[in-house]
Amino acid sequence: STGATHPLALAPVIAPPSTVDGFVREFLQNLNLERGVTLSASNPNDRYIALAYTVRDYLVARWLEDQRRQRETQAKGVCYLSAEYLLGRQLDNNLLASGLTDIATDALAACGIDIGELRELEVEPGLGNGGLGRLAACFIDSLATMSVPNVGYGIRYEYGIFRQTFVGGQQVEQPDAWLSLGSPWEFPHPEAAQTISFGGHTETYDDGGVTRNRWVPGWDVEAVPYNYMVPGYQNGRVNTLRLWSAKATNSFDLRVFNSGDYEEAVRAQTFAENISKVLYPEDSTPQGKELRLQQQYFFVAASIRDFLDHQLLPDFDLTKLPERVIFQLNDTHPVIAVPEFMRVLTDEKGMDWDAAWAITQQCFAYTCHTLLPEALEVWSVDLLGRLLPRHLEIIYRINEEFLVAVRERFGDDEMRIRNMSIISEFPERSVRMAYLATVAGAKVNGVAELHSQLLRDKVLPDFDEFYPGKFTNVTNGITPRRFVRLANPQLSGLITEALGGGWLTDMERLRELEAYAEDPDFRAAFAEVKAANKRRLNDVLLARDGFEVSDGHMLDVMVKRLHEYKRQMLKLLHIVTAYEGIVSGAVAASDVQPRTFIFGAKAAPGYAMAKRIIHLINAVGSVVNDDPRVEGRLKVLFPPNYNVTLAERLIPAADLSEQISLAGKEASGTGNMKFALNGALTIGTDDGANVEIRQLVGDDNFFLFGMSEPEVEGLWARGYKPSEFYQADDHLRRAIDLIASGAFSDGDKSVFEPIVSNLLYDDRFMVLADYSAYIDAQAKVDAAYADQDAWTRSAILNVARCGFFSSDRSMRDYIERIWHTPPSL
Ligand code: 6GP
Repeated sequence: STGATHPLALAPVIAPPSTVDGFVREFLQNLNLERGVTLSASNPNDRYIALAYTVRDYLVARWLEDQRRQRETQAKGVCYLSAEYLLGRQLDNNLLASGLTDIATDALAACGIDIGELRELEVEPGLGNGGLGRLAACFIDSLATMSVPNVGYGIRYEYGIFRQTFVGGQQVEQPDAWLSLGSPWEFPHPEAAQTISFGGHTETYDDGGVTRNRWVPGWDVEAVPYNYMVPGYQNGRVNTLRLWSAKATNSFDLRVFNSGDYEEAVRAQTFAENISKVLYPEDSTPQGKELRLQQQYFFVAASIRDFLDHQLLPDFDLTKLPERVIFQLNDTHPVIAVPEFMRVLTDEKGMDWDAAWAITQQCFAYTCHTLLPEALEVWSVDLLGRLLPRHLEIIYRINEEFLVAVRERFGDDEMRIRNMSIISEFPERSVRMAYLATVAGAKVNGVAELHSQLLRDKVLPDFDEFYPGKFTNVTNGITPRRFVRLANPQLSGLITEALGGGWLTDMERLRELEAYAEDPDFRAAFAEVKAANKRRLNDVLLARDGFEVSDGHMLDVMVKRLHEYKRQMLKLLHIVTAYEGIVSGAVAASDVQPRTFIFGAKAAPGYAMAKRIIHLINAVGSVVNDDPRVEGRLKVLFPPNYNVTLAERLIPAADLSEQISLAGKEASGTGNMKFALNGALTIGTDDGANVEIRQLVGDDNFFLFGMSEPEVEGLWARGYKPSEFYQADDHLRRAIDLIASGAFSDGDKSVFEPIVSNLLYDDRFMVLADYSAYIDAQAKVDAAYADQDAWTRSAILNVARCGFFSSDRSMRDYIERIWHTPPSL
């Protein structure tokens, strides 16, 4: 309290009037006061920033009120700990949430400004790699929309996911300088920085007769919070996303500086600030990088301190923490929060170990997002001990007590104990973060039914047996605000016309569309929306990349990170087969259903095979697109730098959604849900959430192909020899031979040789084994597409039956199965 007496100082902030005039006044004022320019002297960036500030002004009052109320009620809330938030552009989302879209559009028009032009200036904050980061962004949107108290904690990377360009068809990474023109959506608070320590050693000391250990750190950095508003959809709720930025504690060592060694003086600063410099451009394959562990500890330590010191009332009884908070660990990246929490409760707050451990086990829950063994993070004991020596001691103690309990339960089964130990001994002594999270977490969840099942049965079976009831499933979801309403305004309009309002926050209501699937007028209107979305995509791609989307083509889309398990290679073999069929004369071009294949995919910069596949996609594309024999029939487009903004344009235009991972490898997928909800039909394997999509939409409205997970296991067990598939299938052989012949590399056979030999002699993800089933399923797709009206009917049924995949439903499941927070406030 400031001791204010003035009545205005005591009243809550008031948002500007929600009228066109009110908006105009606020906007012009922001131009003057925040940008220091008049309207006539302003440039587009000034206008964009003033517009963003204006939208903020409307949201701030609610935000402050929600924070005040949360402090007052101390209701149980969710702290979502995630190293990634792939947010996408903010302007439209915040306009939609605040209900200001029309007012803002008219207000700017009254100032002679086209809001659409300003929209295009926003560089999306790409603070995530792919599915995991985008999921976090969908979840915080849903929590705000459902009025669940939540703070999302993460890192404000100065450079987000790299900007992808192609040079000679090969990926070249450019830095993503998303902050360079200013970031109007954030509220920086350098004065509220936390000091985060690293390194040093531990020591024992005498604490009134008790010997205790404590940490004597070696160096520290400042964690500066940047707050972002997370508005709910037209419900007045505004939650907080708090991202941490690293700053050197003493930016300059003046002594060194005065001695003239400028470089040495800034070295320390650079070192510290590197921590939040760049997002690790990885998806599912961690690199054992020290900086990455620094990032992880940096943000969770700052978040825990922020929560304990600033979100709780001053004399909060810490034994009541489980009634007040749950920290959700978004994969293993934030798991170092577990020993940190223990360290704070015991070393700093003086709680005894057992009490602190009992609290910790109720305050954390862990979500696993992968099944790939190489993606389960481990940290070498050597590195952990150097960077966080006290945490390593704490992990050892957790493990010791855990293994005692395991022995009690299972006897001296050394094999099992070795398998369950948080510390693994080979190839080097290291900490298995997924195990630590499983031991510490109140619940462990996978992200789709099949994934959760495999997690229990294959990845952590001993833990499942040891902790009955700990494992659960929450199938992923996507926010319909961004991926239906904003991405597909025309479809949204059509749905509202049919069902009235309210469906956007109650997606099960889409079921009512089933009846409309039988109405020819509705089908015609639905088909017209798809056609309009294709025209819109054409405009976007033309402006962005000079690409044209041909009229009358089926749009066949595969967008996701480039990874061998996702099998972009299988899609490519289908394209090469279709191409080879026409040019060899085996198939008449006129018999081929015209298709445009669209890819979007970034490869991790260090992932050589993924980058080669990108090169091959581009190479096949340029040959196919230039060959008059297939003109008007086949086209391959690969717009670079696939991101959330492009996804919002691409997905609503798609006819066919490619979800073709090897069964048992894709934990869930969320793109698959976005396509289905925008009226694309899926061709897919029985993997991840595809399984649930198919169950909901029905076999008639889904193109299933390929081996099931048990069949994959069976083939491995029998011994998989990809070359046998190559020998046995003419089409497959011709497609691979064409690639090997240099047909897509100006006759140079060496360029794609590593891809060819990988397929023939290794093929970890069984592309060749699923090839013929895939080609057959694609023939069914062509046949189905020939009956446009029936296709449209199926597309409508996909929309009608996929309401389940709203992230609001995911949040309800988390609340019910894991968090036990009150459903809303
Ligand atoms: C991804 C999974 O690959 C994807 O299947 C899932 O839909 C998504 O997470 C959200 O749950 N995993 C990652 O991005 C990752 O880095 C460690 O996992």
